[in-house]
Amino acid sequence: MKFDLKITDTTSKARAGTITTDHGEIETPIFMPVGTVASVKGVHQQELKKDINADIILGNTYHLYLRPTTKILEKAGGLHKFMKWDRPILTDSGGYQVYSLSGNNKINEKGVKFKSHIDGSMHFFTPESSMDIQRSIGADIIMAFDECTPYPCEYNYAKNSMHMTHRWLKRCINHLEKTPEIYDFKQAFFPIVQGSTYKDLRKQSAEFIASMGAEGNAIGGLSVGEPAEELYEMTDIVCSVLPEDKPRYLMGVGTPINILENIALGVDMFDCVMPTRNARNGMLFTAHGSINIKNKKWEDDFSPIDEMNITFVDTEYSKAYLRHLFVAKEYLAKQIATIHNLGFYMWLVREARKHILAGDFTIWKNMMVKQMDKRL
Ligand code: PRF
Repeated sequence: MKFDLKITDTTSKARAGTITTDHGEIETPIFMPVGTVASVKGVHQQELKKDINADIILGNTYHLYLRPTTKILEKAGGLHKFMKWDRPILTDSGGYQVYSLSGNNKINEKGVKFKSHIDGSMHFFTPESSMDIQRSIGADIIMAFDECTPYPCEYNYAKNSMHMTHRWLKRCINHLEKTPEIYDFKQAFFPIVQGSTYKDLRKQSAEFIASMGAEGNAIGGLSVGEPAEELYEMTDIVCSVLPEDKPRYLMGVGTPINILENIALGVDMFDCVMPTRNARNGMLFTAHGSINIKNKKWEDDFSPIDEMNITFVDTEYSKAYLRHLFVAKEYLAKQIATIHNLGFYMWLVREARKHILAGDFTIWKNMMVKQMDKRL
């Protein structure tokens, strides 16, 4: 993997760059649609490429390990071949999903014991097994096994947890050195900064992570319920420590406004279930604010879903039609809304890149933040 930093904005800390992987290039800033179980819910891989034009998607170690299992993925020749996606993939390490999905989990120095949300069976993840699973899945970018602390989190818990995440990181790196890739392309490894919402811990964690000299670095433990101001404060501290010449990935963030504000602080990569999950609940993101399409007020509004026409669904269908599909609980409702929202998120980060390159990012960002902060 290679990262070429093209430009750093003069009016903010925003950057535009290009990540090159063996499955193609990714222009940053980038948003990565979440494809948890080898599927971005509701959209075909062909739509993802042609209509949404996603450069890279995300998969989850936790889910793919439970189903279809690494045995099947290895037999298929890896996740790219299995799901017929030939562009880059990133996998999260499983840690975060273990905490958020499996109620019954126990963390100790060795790893995490957890109960499957599918059949209640017990499993154990360690930094080493997470690396093995991510080798079998075969994503282009794989993530360190960490503990994402909850919010709020007591200082001593956050500190001890951060040190354990750092020790786990060393175990991930040692293990990867002993276990090469199993497919015919390279896998880049990103460590994750933790430290909850404590400035000193964030700085310390970022320094430790930076000292590993990885190909890219991630920021975890945020967007877990803290106020937006705290999120921005933490990203700012971490980005000021992480190396400039490596991509920075803010995990699980966020709203369109969160994304623009974090781009302004120097973040290059984002993922979030928000555009897909909210689409399935009838919430649409637009450049002029968000829409609850299930609302009665759209019942006889025959104007296009979105005049901007970012993806074909936007002007092909009316608000009244999409509202009807939601009310009638048709599958197509979720599909149309998902294509719209992902198309909008991709447009947003590509537009951000254009403005970084043009030198007017901050003016544009401030205008967009104001505009998007509305409910239509
Ligand atoms: N760690 C990992 N994945 C994550 C997070 C984290 O802290 C977050 C936090 N928002 C989302 N996904 N491994």
